[in-house]
Amino acid sequence: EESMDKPHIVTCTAPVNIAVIKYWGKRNEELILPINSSLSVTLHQDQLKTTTTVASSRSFQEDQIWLNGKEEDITHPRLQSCLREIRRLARKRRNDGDSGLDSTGLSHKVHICSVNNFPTAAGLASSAAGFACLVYTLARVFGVEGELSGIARQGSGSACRSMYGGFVQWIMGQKDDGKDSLAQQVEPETHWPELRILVLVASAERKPVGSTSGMQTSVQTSCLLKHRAESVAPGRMVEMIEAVRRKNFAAFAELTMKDSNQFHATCLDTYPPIFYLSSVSQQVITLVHRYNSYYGETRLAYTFDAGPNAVIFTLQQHVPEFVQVVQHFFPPETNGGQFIKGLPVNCTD
Ligand code: 2P0
Repeated sequence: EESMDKPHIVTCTAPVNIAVIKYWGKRNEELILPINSSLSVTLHQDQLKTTTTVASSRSFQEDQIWLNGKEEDITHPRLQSCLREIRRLARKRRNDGDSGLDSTGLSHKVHICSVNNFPTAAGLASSAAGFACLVYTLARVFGVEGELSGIARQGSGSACRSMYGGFVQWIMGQKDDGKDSLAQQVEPETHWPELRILVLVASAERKPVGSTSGMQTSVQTSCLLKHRAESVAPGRMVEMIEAVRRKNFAAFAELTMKDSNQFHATCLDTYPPIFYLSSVSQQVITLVHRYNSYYGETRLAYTFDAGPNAVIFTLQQHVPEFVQVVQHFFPPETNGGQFIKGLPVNCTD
């Protein structure tokens, strides 16, 4: 039975997603249930991504995890939620009569190694790709299939959206148990081939206020956030889905910028306030609006998450000129820590 001791090894990758209607605020911390629905664009597989390898073996004594080469605490409640839910599904499937012959024994422990090809915790949605990849890889190891976004959500809210490609909505759901708080593909990655995403890295440093604690304080203190969740986000979801379906770039871009601005306004409305935008971010915002008004047409959109790095949406035909404009206003050689350091252009081609 020598082969029984051979570890079963699976490697998968999952891409980052960029929200254009932002998730900010939970109604249930433990299950990670949001106060509003959100919508994102998943990047192409070989750009900003997490790669996770899971090995399982009957000879492993305990579950263990390494992130970017460093061992981390496996008892973290969110990791435990994902491991527990995947094992629960695997057990259910085998009780239902599927032997799961090609997969790992239910009692086997796992060793998980996960690496990002971009800076962790710089507001570049690393937890989204990370937990999506973890859940997907564990599911493969234990022979589990089907809807997994509800499990990824319990690792990190935004992770549920990275379980699908293209344009993805996370429907907030109504139930207290979270069973209807799931991600759903709105359009596949092939739907809008001219759309491009550029990431302008203003800082690769770890953000001062993490998303989880930041949104907690916002829920407790910001009446603008309450207004946004109840009266603004629902209408914007409808409009955004329509703009995506029709490939209406101007409508998509304007909603994206307004929603980013409102998210950062709720951060300022939080007490004590949270500042994710830097002076460089503000210069990028001004530049985008000047560029659009110069052409009398909305050709660019910016969006910022929990950090100062700008994500720019545009159409393929405008990329070369915009890259030149950025290089003109933010020359890499004069950055001195103040200007944009590098320019990873994440095109889909
Ligand atoms: C988003 N962000 O929709 C928004 C926009 C940041 C700003 O989702 O506590 O890391 O793990 O559920 O998913 C960041 O929040 O927070 C985030 P948790 P998460 O992409």
